[in-house]
Amino acid sequence: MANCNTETMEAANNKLFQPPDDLLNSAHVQGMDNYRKMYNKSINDPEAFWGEIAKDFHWESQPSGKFFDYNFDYTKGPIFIKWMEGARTNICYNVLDRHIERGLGDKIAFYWEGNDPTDTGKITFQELKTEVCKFANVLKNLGIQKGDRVAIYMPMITELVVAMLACARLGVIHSIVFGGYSSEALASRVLDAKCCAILTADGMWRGTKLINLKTIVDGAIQLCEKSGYHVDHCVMVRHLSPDEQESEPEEGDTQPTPAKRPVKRLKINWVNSRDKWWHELMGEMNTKEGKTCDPVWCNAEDPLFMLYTSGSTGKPKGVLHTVGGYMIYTATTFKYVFDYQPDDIFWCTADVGWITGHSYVCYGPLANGATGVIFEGIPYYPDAGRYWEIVEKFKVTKFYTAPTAIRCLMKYGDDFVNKYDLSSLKVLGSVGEPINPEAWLWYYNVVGKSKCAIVDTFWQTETGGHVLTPLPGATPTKPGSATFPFFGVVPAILTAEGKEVSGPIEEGYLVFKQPWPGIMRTVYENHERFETTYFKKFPGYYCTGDGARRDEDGYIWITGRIDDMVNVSGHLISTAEIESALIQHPSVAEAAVVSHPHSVKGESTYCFIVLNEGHVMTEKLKTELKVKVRSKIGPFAQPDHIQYAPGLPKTRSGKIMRRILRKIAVGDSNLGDTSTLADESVIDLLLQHRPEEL
Ligand code: 6R9
Repeated sequence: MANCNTETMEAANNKLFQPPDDLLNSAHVQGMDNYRKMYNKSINDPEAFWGEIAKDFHWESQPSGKFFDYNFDYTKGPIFIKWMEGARTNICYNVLDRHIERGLGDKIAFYWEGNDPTDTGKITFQELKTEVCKFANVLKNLGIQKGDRVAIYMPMITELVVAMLACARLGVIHSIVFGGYSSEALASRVLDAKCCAILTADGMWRGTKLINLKTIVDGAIQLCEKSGYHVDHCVMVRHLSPDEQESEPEEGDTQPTPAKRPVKRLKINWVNSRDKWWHELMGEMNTKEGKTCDPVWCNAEDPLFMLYTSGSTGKPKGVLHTVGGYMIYTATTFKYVFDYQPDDIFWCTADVGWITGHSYVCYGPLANGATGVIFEGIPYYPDAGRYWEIVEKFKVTKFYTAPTAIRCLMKYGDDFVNKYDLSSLKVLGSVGEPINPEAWLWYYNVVGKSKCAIVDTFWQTETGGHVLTPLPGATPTKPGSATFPFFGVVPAILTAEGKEVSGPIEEGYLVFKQPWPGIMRTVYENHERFETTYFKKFPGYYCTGDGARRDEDGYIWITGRIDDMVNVSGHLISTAEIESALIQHPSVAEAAVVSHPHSVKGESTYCFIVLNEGHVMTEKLKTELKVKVRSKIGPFAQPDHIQYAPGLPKTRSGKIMRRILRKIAVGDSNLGDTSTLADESVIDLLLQHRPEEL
């Protein structure tokens, strides 16, 4: 793990951090005994446990069959998970109308903070519902209906949430693509899901960088056309360049995201039959009928959304979540893991383009009627105090971010934190990758002033919500450990032979023995891939792809991916995906990409490149290779290190031994058993060509 000296690690490992006193006496779950009681009930009688929780939600009709049914063992038949099958509900109704009906209409649903600190806005539950209904009517007018797929490629603006919820209100399946992906990556996702529309914005600012989103979308649509696929509609929010008049709200008008900064108009390409301005379509909905839209009742097991996640074979998988289970699970994890209280101001810094944003910017908080913060910008613009300035400004009580952001901000020193009043904070969350004890302690001491609970939440796009996590008023924490399972989750650690180890274990495969309501149901239109990826390695278990150890106190520690994935700044990237981008360059014969420790990003990518005859590795070529990956996947996947490789270490059956490459990348010549290599001489050559500066 990056940036962690052994001494700190040991000191931290031996220390237990007790829940803060006030939380011990006020939290939803107080103390470990209460946690265990609830946990046992959730495992022994899931129907009663979740049935009780489900009562708080609106169900148009009750389940037709079993409350909970599944098969986790592919040797006994197809894998399936069914949760309240047949019960009809609507998640949008539950996260908006239900709260308004109980008097929360005027409560703020979101504060919005733009990239520019003077750009702010807010929207109440009632206003949000009106916007959502209007946009749902816009979608209807475009002929989009239940079961259709719509891609959303937007900045972090309130319209993004409006778009998601409008889809959910109609039973339309949203597929959000993170705004940092390239045209090609967007196109492949639009094609895979056969999306009939793309919702986007003219552009966005990320710090000082202006990004023309529409141009990227146009590129994606062209690529789709080339593959013979036609995208019917593109609806675009005018985020950067509102008309002066349009930026002045009229009385009674809601304008969720002001973006009032005057910038020169971006050059926008326009196709009349396809492209529409969001505000023009919404403008037509300012009537009584336009502002109301009945929810479409969905089966609990109907798809809610898909979200693509990197696959180890390179092709992204459309992880599919369904309405009922995902709703209950994100709501419940949000309530307990952040110990949600009605006066909380909750801020999750994740982009909605990732699962963390889906579950803990949008659905989980809204399902609880919470006030959230949506932030468009980045942690160090205009300076490294930005996060803390926002915490002070909105009096954020629960804050949720990634270790990569913490490590990055740590580098700038404590002054940026200490300048602001952070006394509102109560719970600090971490997600996305293992948090090293140094970063944990800094988060705890400097940001939390040693009085906040830290919740290191382990989960995945596939799990829908937290699966291993402390509870702030219950769990004594150890820096770097995701501790214990959430309600309904039964983890196990397996040896390579698939044997469960119940006591302490140095390292094994983290698996789950039974489903919880929020687990994914399938890979979109590829159930076989779902079964192969998650269930074939160890029959009867869901395999996370992560390694874990259990210590003598039963605490679980995630040790990182065991498959060919790299976690760069909390973004999971498949090495195969990067390799396939690299080998498209005419100079490249072969490429092997491995993870390399990085002090800020956690992990970085290290690429070994075998060149075609007559080609040499130059700085120019390195740049070209980086550009190649940026354009194929996106800027966030740009390789960090590129090394010329005279050859690659391969087994006799031709498999690249990445284990050895990982060692070479860090300059470790103690390579362990190399006897299965077809040609051992390649190792010395690779070590010789390792760049000096590393
Ligand atoms: C939510 C999210 C999932 C992978 C996961 C693991 C890593 C996430 C972690 C963590 C250690 C934590 N991961 N949380 N590792 N401790 N608290 O990040 O989903 O993008 O699908 O990534 O991230 O490797 O398997 P996703």
